[in-house]
Amino acid sequence: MFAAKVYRQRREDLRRRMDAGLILFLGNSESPVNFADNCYPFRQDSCFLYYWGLDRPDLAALIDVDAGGEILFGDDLDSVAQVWTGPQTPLAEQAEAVAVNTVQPLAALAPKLEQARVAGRPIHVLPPYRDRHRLILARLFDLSPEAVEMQVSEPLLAIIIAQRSTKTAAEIAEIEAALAVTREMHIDAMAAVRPGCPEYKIAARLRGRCYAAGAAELAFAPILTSSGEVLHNPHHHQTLQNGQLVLNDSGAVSRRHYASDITRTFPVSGRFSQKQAEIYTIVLDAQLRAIELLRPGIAFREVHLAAMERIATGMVGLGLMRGDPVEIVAKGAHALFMPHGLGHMLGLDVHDMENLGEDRVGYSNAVPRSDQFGLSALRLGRELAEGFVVTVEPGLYFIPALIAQWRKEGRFSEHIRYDRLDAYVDFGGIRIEDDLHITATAARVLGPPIPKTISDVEAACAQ
Ligand SMILES: [Mn+2]
Repeated sequence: MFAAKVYRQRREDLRRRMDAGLILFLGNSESPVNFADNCYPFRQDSCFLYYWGLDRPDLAALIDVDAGGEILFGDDLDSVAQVWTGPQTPLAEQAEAVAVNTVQPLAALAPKLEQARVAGRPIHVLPPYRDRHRLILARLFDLSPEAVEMQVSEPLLAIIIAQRSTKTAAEIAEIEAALAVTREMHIDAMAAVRPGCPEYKIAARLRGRCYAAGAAELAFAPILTSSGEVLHNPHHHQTLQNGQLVLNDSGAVSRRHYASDITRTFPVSGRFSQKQAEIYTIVLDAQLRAIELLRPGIAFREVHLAAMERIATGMVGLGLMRGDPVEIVAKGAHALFMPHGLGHMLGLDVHDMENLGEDRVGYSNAVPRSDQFGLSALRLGRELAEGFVVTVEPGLYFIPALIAQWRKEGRFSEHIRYDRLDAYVDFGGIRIEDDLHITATAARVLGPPIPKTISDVEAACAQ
């Protein structure tokens, strides 16, 4: 937890910016794997963590915008329950640590909400991403579970997104603590990879490094694969072969649950082939160009497009595409090789606040989302501001099924040299990702440096 005043200030800022009514926060409960007492690791809801700081299941909280009161709802475990859990700090004591004075049993929440509803007071709620919350909200508003989204409070969402988008120095320090662990995970993977080694052994080392460093958790299920062209590849069952690349997209979280998100791609043999080095150089050039452009006031969409232009320029230079890079990017022809977005917000969530709505977080009236293939997958398009933390993660991929489909359709055949792509059918994919803090005038790569140039990556592989 941060100091009590941090949470009090966050809630006060939120309350002052809201008009009227009650704001409801639902904390997460345990989530069973296969029966109630065998659970996934507990993860508190990020908005709950942000405003209330308390990291235990089965809590809820209310802010009364009109009267200014705050109530935390939850129950202490009795002595029988504590036989299993061990002694627990009383909730009232925990509440004090986050500057909350009023604690009531969880059972008091429903009558309180019903009373407000009968009185016609607005109850501001967030969109549910877990079924339990969906059911609670359905009961509260007397709606079917599917209709709950109708009640989501746009003013509340807008204020929360504005608050959470700007990271304080203490939050940046958390992300950098997570990155220190992430660096170890990545350097260890580079050094450990050998031809003949199964992917799961490297994935296991990654996880081990994370937990051994005292990091609370991984930020997401690591992608550690020689099939980097499968963008969210969760499998680790292949054996690494000489001549292949390994794509490692993984990150730890800090003790206060802030995420990190880093991708590196490196050769199984420890040395890039010429072909691999050529593609790698294009991706790195695009990434460095994007980083150079980051500053308050620039739309991230513009940064994405500038990076894509470098991708297209490189592919034209290699003879895999032809034509004017600006035209290629405007039409979206490069998306065959780079079908995802340049990056996203990062914070308590690895895709920060995505549960509040990707478009609400990443777009604005001034910058709406495109529906063009590739650009439509860009999670963040809006103008950047000082204090934002974003990822920058261009890539190049040779996806056999997509290439076959486009080739059959003759899609962008004026720009794509399909006849030359057969030589890349087994190439896989390359992505390079860093986490960036938008400063007053530019951006800073967060965390200790992680090998990224070809020579630094090869040196790390040789360790
Ligand atoms: Mn990412």
